[in-house]
Amino acid sequence: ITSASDSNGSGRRVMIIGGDGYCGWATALHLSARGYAVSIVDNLCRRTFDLQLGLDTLTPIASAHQRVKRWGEISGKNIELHVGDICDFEFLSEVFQSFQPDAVVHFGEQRSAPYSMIDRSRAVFTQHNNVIGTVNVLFAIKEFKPDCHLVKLGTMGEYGTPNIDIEEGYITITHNGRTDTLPYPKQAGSFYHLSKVHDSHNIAFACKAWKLAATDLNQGVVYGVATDETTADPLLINRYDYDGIFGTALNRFVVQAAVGHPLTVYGKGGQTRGYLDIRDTVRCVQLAIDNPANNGEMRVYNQFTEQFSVNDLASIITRKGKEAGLDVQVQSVPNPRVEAEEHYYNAKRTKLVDLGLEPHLLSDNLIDSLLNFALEYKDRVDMNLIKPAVDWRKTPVGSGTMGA
Ligand code: NAD
Ligand code: USQ
Repeated sequence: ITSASDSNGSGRRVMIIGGDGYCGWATALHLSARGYAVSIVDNLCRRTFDLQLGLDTLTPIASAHQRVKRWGEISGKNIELHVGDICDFEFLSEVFQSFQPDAVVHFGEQRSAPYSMIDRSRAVFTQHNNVIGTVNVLFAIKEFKPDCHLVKLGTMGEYGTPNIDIEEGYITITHNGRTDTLPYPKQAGSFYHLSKVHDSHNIAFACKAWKLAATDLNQGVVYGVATDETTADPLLINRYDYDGIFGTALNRFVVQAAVGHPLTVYGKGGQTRGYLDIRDTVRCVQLAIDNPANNGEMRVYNQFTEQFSVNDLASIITRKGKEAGLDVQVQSVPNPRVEAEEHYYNAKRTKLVDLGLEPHLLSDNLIDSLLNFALEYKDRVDMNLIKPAVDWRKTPVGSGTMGA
């Protein structure tokens, strides 16, 4: 885990906000193993959501403190851990001034679309947490480390599903004989996805006004769970969400196949999105850090490696499950979301490849190992948590409950 590419990071200081989460933890270990000095900032709210809603990860994850300690023991590398909320500017200022990051990777948001649609208070929480947290990070960079590169996790969902090709952040338009390059139109499909749109606007403005340097990584849906580092010790295991609120499409289908639950295709299943392996998430982030944006520039990269419809995923998992001797059924369930179920989708994704990304495509091997992973932990699955739990058409003002 600490050999070949040990010195790539050359001690560069990377603050990882949201470093206790699914993508953040894998990224923190990936960068630490490669010689970056890593500091995790996380308020552990993701763990609190599980406690509040009665959810749990498929995998038995260690506490944030245990994880970091174990990593130090087996790698000899220290990861700092700061538990606190980036919406609290005093806390953020302190960690910023003491750590003096060269780059900040910002994963630290409420990232579930269904969670943001449970009820009014969760919608407001999501937008407050995400938008204000990011504004605070922008102020911290401006005030304490103006040459620090912000690497911000956005989402492909900012673009929605337009009937034209999706570009990487910007589109050149000729209108009434005049031409300009403008931010690509945003048509997000949940209060969560909209929070990312608002973030993008705030970051673009800060880059212009204060000459900050930022890269917005519009990431597709992530799948998989294992990286070289997260599998190096049981205490380093990553979280794996399969429930109807935090679980994402492919990871959910794999667990469903493992426990004999019909694959939950929402509606017609033609919903097409960009997907990527978590092993590519960590590499994309490293590429962005190693090739920083210029001051005054907000770059946008589309971070996914392949496009699939929900039906494509269901048929791949059905085939692989049957090969493994599992009885896999597919069930179309009424779509709890408001979204196009049959649509054109063609998104560009060349910029990270130009920087050197060699994607891990969704090979049969990955599905096999993910299925084995899910089978290993299948006794931890609560079947009641699998069903879609939040109805976009309802989203009550009062306290929403799970169970659409
Ligand atoms: P996650 O929920 O597992 O991790 C997010 C982490 O941020 C959690 O540990 C949480 O406690 C922390 N956090 C949230 N608000 C915070 C705050 N105010 N202060 C400090 N810490 C805070 O999510 P993830 O799946 O790892 O996603 C990470 C980022 O990547 C998110 O911004 C998400 O929108 C984006 N993303 C995720 C996916 C995916 O498929 N998982 C796809 C595209 C984009
Ligand atoms: N879907 C199903 N069945 C399921 C789960 C999902 O058909 O059991 C469908 C959804 O309706 C949707 C698609 O699969 O059309 C993707 O849903 P998802 O839950 O996998 O992903 P999404 O809600 O878009 O959110 C996830 C992450 C989020 C990230 C986003 C990237 O939770 O943080 O921003 O993926 S993207 O989709 O590109 O916007």
